[in-house]
Amino acid sequence: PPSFTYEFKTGMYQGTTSFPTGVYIDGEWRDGANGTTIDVINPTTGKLITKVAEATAADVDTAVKAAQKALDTTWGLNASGAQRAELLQKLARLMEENVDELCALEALDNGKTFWWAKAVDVDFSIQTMKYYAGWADKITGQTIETDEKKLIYTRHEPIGVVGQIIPWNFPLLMFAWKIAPALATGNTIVIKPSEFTPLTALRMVGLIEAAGFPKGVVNVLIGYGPTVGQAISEHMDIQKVGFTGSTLVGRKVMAAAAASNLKSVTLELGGKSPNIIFDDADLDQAVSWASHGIYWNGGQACCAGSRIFVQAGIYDKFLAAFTERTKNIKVGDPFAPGIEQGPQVSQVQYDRIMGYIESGKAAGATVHTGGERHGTEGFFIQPTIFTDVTPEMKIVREEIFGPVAVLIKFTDEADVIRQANDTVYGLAAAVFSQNINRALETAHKLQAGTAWVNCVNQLHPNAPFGGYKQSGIGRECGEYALHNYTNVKAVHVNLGHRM
Ligand code: TXE
Repeated sequence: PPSFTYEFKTGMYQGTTSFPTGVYIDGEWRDGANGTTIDVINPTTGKLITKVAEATAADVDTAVKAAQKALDTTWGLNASGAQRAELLQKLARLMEENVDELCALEALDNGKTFWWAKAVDVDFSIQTMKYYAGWADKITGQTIETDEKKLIYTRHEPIGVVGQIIPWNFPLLMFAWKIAPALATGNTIVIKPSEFTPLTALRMVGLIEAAGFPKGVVNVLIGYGPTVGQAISEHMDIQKVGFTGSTLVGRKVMAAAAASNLKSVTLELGGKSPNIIFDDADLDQAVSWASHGIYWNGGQACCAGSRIFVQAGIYDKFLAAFTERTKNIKVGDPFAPGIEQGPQVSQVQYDRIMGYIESGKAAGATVHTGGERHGTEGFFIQPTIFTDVTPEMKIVREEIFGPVAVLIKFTDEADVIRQANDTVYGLAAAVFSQNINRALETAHKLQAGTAWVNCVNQLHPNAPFGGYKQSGIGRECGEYALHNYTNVKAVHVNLGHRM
C-alpha cells in the first residue's frame, strides 16, 4: 500500500510527517481491491500532494466482516465501559502529543489556516474524545416500576457495525464527532472520509492503533461517494449510517438505507442560516461576529451565517462597518501568520462558488465588495458581500458554501422571523440585540437546531448539534448523540405472576 512523507518547511509549523495511506481494514493497511489510487490536491497551489489507495465496494464488504468479528469478540458487549473510556482517553492524549502535526495536515489538505485548525478543529476533536470517554462507563438503562411481581429494566446495547460518511470541510472534527460516540457505546465502525481530504483520518489510524483499540474496531476506507458511500448506505450488515454532507446526497443515503435493510439513519446536512442584527445590537460586536459567521473556514461551514438580516435603523452603519471589516480580511497561505482565510477546498467548490456569484450578478444583485478570484494560483476567492437581493434569488435560497454573504434589510420582529424561516433549511440561526427579551423571543421563534444569541458558530462537544427541516435528522454531540448509537432493549422479568 502507498505511504506519505512530507516535510513542512515554512510558516507556523516545521516538521516531518510520515504514515501509510492505504485502505485500513482489520488492523492492517492494504491496497484497495481494485489497486487504484485517488489524487490528493493541495488547494493552496492546485498541485498534487500525494496519491492514496482507493477503496471500492468490495473493500466495504471486507471491512464489514472485520468489524462484525471485532464486535463479536473484542468489542461490543465484550469490552467494559471502563475499558472503552480508557482507550478514548488514551487516544485524546496521543492527539494532544501530535497536535501541531494534525493541524498542519489539516491546513495542507483542506486549506484552512493552521491557526484556526489549532483553535477549533483539532482542539475540539480532542475535547470530543475526552467528553465521550466520560460517557463510556455511564451508558445505563432504567428500571421501570410496574407492579411488585414484575421487574422491567432497559439495556442500552451497541447497535453493531455502523457506517459513517463524512465531508471535507472539517475532516478531523467530523471524524471525531462520528467515531467518539460510536466507540463509547461499543459499536464497531466502517468510516469513509471525504476523497478530497483523507490525510488527517489516515494519520489518526496510527494513533488509534497506538491507543490500543482492538483490530477491526475502526476501519477507514478512502473512496468515492457513489462507490464506497453507496455501498455503506445499502449494506445489509451495517445497522446504522451516520452521514454529514449535502442535502442531495443525504437523500440518496436515506433512500439506499430504506431500500436495503432499513438501517437507522442520521443526517447532518446543509444550511442557509440567518444572522439577525437588531437596531439595538452592539454594532461593533455584531460586525465582528457576522464576519466570523460567514467567512470562517472560507464560508465552508454548514452553519455559516450566510443570510445577514439588518434592521433598517442601523442598516447603513452596519453595511459600512461590515464592508470595511470584509475588505480587511487577510486571504492567503494557510501557514502564514495573520492569515484569516485560506483557499476553498477544491477546483469543484471554487467553480461552484464563482457560479453562484455570477448567478447573483445576472439576477440583478449588487456585488458590494469582492466577487473575484484572489491571487493567481490555488482556489482563493475574495470575501464577498451582495446587496440589493430579492427573496427568490438563488444566492438567497441556496447554500453557496463559500465566503459570500447576502445582506437583507428588515423592519421589525415579525418581518424578520418570517423571512428568516422562509427556507428549506433549519440548521442554525443567530440574533444580535442588547434587549434580552427581544433576543430570546426571536431565538425561540426561529426554526433551527441551534440558536445563537450575540454570537455565532459556537460548537461544543457537550451540546447537541443538528438540523430542523431539510438540514438533517438526529443530533450529534452531547448526550443526545449516544441515542444514535444504542439500541434499547426492555427486559421483562416475571417475579411470580402465574398463567
Ligand atoms: O458534498 P457531498 P460535496 C454541501 C455544500 C457543498 C455541497 C457539495 O453546499 O457545496 O454540499 O459538496 C459522500 N452515497 N455540503 O459534493 O457529495 C462524499 O464522498 C454516499 C455541506 O462535496 O455530499 C463525501 O464523503 N455517500 C456539508 C460526503 O458524501 C456519498 C459538508 C459529502 O459529500 C455519495 C459538505 C453517495 N451517492 C458539503 N456521494 C455540511 N453539512 O457541512 C457522495 N458521497
